[in-house]
Amino acid sequence: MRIARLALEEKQVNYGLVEVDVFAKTGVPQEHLKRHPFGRIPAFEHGDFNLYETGAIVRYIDDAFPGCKLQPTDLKARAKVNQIVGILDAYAYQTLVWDIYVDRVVAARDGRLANEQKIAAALPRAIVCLSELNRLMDDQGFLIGGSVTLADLYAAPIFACFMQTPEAASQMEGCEKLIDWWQRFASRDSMSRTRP
Ligand SMILES: N[C@@H](CCC(=O)N[C@@H](CS)C(=O)NCC(=O)O)C(=O)O
Repeated sequence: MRIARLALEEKQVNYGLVEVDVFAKTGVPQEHLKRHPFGRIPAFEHGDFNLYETGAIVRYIDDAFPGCKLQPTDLKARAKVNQIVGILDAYAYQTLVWDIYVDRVVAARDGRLANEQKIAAALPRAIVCLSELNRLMDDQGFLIGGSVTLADLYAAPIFACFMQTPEAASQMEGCEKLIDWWQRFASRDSMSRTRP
């Protein structure tokens, strides 16, 4: 959900936020299932136009509203952005957030024991994710190019979680470009305005 909010913030679109607890013990609220039959977040409304699925939402926001363009027009830069978004969605989100952050940071916060086996199994996958992001980024200030793109917006919420884990320091060794990117991106207004 933070990705969609980041897109709105970066494009300086006014929006309203309806908070939904999809993990509620009583189940996903019925009114939310009308917006998102799979019971996930985010869902998005613009007038009488409704959408769910982050990829569809952020591309619609980019095309429908004025402001900075979140998808490069250059063919190869656009392909790289889409590649990084694919890596984050398919591999990094599960590994860095669910397998490491949730089992290390959220478990401790909830007074649960971490599943050390799950974390240990995730570490080699984490290294591939991090080293590939570090290799693919072109270091012009953002992950791809000299202005914010969907690649940054997909990566930032993942790093906001993962960088809280004690594992991050050793896993990020050798990923200097990525570390510098995170230090810059974490201080953007859009990040503080969407802090969970
Ligand atoms: N393919 C969906 C995935 C959305 C998704 O999994 N959202 C998570 C929160 S980031 C969620 O709603 N999880 C609730 C659940 O797994 O029950 C998208 O890209 O929007």
